[in-house]
Amino acid sequence: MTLSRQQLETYNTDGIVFPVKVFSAAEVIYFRTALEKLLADFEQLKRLDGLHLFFPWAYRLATHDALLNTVEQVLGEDILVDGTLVFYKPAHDSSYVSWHQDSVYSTWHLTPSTSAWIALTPSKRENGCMRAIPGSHKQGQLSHTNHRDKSNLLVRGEQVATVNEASAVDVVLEPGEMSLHQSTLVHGSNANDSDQPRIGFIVRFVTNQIAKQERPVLRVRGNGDCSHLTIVQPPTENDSHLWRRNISRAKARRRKEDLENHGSALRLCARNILGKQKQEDVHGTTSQRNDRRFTRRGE
Ligand SMILES: O=C(O)CCC(=O)C(=O)O
Repeated sequence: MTLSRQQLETYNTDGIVFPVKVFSAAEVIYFRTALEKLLADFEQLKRLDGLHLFFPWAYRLATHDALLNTVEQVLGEDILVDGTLVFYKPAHDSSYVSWHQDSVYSTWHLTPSTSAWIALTPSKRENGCMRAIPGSHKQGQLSHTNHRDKSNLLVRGEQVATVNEASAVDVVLEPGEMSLHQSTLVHGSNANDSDQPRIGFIVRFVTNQIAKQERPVLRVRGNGDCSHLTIVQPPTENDSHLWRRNISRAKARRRKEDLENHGSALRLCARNILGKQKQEDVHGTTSQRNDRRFTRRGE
């Protein structure tokens, strides 16, 4: 579907536009069936990263013409996929997503990007639809703190310090509809209190302006210069073992990065303490220095 001028304006002023119809009922059944088959093999999974690189059906979803035609209106004709993510909330499930901006770790806000959140089930308040703060993208990058919590679908548990929830909107979608949101939009979602599951298939789109990065990208439209990027080929057959191995590797990498970050924060802290200690050894503590100063001045 083509976005109207009004919808493009909403995307710019609110940082999100919805509902936008992308898939037919038959296409939704096809994608949902393929996903549920995978979910049946990997029970308990509620977060599925990078399916488009290992499953032809997921690649087909992420590169569907109706989807790309809409994204092209926002990003122009050079389009890359920088990731996909499924958030699956079974019926009566406590999983939620804390209020956050996608840009916090991805840096997607530095070059053109957009996220398509595609509903494969109805997505409404009762089953924990996405919620967003319209206009929040205009605040730029906000600081986040990480609170890991088993029910939070964000692995690091990043969250924005203060959110005016009164201004939040429910991103209500029917199956086959999507929202498009900007990377600095503050958004999240609540638990699923209903009898129905909620499935969102998210595709992260960027352009060839994105800086050099380790993560491979998929070129889906255009032929601009991508020599600084690693371009991957579409998957040829379903490979759930390779996908799982890849997820475990990504998890290990993330854990190592976190430990390194934690380590450097500790090192910085230790350096500050040791530096202060050394200064005190040479010059005395602040109060000793004050005492000396007072004494010198005869006060
Ligand atoms: O699916 C959700 O509940 C949240 C989605 C989200 O955080 C995202 O699309 O970045």
